[in-house]
Amino acid sequence: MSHIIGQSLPNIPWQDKPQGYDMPVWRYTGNPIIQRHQIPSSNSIFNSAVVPYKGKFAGVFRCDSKSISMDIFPGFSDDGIHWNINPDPVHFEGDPDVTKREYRYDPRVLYMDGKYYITWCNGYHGPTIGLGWTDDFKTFHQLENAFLPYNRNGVLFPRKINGMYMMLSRPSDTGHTPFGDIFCSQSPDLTFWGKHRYVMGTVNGDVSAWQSKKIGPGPVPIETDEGWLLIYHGVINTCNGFVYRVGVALLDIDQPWIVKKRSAYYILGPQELYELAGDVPNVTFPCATLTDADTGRIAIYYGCADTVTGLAFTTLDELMQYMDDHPLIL
Ligand code: BMA
Repeated sequence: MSHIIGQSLPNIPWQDKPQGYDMPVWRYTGNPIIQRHQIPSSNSIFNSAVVPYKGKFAGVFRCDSKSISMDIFPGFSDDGIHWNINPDPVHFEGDPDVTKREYRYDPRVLYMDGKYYITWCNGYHGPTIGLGWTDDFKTFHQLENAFLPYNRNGVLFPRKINGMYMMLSRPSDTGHTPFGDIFCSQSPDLTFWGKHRYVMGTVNGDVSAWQSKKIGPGPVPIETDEGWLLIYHGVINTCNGFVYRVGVALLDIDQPWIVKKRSAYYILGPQELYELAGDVPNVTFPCATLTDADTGRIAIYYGCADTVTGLAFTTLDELMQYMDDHPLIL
């Protein structure tokens, strides 16, 4: 049995796997947990991130407005399921050259060294990776953008590795990006990033077609005694456009650009109506997990059809077994 390395979270949102269910990830029966009009300005609330906070939960939520502008909003929850989202977006303190807002979307959040760090796709003459922190989800501080445009899906590791901060990302273009592989970059100070290493890329359609067009890192990697568990999204281009599914891989603990395991089968994909139909149909897009080191339970927060937010469950054992049962052999 493998183990999650991290804190215990006895109040992790949870439902047991339905009897006879044959997939490694199962949905919360009350999905979607966040509806599209949950704050007055919003057209849609999806691709959002949460963390344990003071015995309860806090998060940063992507709320696209009714003018369809993208921004991120703080939110709080007692149980990780019912959320109060602040109607005002995150306001960042910092250098006005950097904090000037074009658009912000697809946040990730993690706790490291006494602060809650946030990464997101930040408009700065094209999409790049914004980086900021807070210690109370009220006052937010913005750091320099991590990379040159164009880049999306910046995901920090939750601790330094060999003395360096590390971030996964997916270099992109100004449009809807018909390509995309995952890279790992290092920084001594969260400002200067280098040592950009290739982690993993798309897969030929005859081997694993759901991830044949582009892939990108999803939630913050989960530390285990066998390596970093990476939940990621994979995209196929079909006659009706892109379809976004979810996969899983295991990265080396000290050199996380080395892939130890990866599943050829997806772990979650658009199947329920709220995943199949919405502003952008056929999207399941994970941006956060909660984990309980005592039980190996994992709760996954994911955007559904770019419209609402869903919750799903799995365990470390389920995902490790699935990678062994359906290995990607390249
Ligand atoms: C990506 C991002 C995501 C979105 C996805 C599907 O490029 O914009 O936020 O969920 O497309 O539309």
